[in-house]
Amino acid sequence: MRQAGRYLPEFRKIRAENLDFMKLCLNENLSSEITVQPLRRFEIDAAIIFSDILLVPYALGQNVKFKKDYGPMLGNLNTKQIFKTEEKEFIAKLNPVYGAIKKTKEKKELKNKDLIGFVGAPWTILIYMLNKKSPKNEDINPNLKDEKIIDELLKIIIKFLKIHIENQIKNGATIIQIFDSWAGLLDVKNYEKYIYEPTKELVDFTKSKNIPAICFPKGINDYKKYVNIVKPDVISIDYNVDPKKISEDIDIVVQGGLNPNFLLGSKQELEINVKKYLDIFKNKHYIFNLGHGVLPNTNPNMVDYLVKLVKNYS
Ligand code: 1CP
Repeated sequence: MRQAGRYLPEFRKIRAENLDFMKLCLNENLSSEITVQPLRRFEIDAAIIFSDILLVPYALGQNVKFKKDYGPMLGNLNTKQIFKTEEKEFIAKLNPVYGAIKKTKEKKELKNKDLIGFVGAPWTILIYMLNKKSPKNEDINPNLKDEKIIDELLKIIIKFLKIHIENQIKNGATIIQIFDSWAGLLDVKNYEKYIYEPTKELVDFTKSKNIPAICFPKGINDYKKYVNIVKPDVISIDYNVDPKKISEDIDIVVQGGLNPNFLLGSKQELEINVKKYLDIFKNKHYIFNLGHGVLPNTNPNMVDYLVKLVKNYS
């Protein structure tokens, strides 16, 4: 969860010298370097490739920019052009990401460690493409009115997300995480069509390559149902989810949950809350992680303290 984020001075230095975030994501050497930075500091067990879920709309021909203090800004949606996208041209545009994965996997820091590749889930990608900015705080359901075009767009998105997953695996990703960060914005009646079915397709595809799939459906109303239908290998939870209920309801591996805000408080409060998750999942298969990204004003020493707490837990 944003290990490489804005809290590390060594990341901030690179970022300050590279103001265009998309270009930075498409810089093989720098994105590989950023990926391993947290591994040099902390005793963590895996790395996640430095990239972004919005590289897919970019590779489909939609303009994508990140504006300071605003977030992502997408260009007009030219569906005619998007529907014509060829696999070869899509892969060529994302080639630096695949190069970065390959380079990273070969680095000494990754020895005996997993490298997580990732995609946005079809619904989350669709909503960014239609909304052209963060859908935070917006009622986006009415935008689904132009159903025929949206159905076609969803199909194209799924097709290219599979291609993106396949190429990340081919170049060394050993796990795929699927981020459905905006699952919580959709009306439950639309889950089947926009969340369950499309995500299941990506999970099945990933599993068919013998690679585990981790799903993060933030804000979904029923985790048990989601797990039963989508069947990921691991379910990743955010900090609004009751871990106790999850531990009772769900039998697959659970990941994450801790509110990243606890990294901003005292060590004592952090310890109590870390222990809460570890105790609840003591007799279950659990991967410790946060419930969302590390916040920019986090002190790296607190992350180090957290990792040690988890490693020394008994
Ligand atoms: O320095 C900066 O300003 C950039 C901050 C940043 C970073 C470090 C963004 C902008 N993206 C990333 C990298 C990133 N994004 C990774 C790489 C691994 C890592 O550093 O941990 C990953 C896995 C993502 C995934 C991502 N991007 C998601 C899904 C996870 C989540 O946060 O829910 C989403 C929704 C995005 C879109 C995105 N990228 C960045 C921003 C500001 C946003 C928009 C968020 C929003 O709409 O509110």
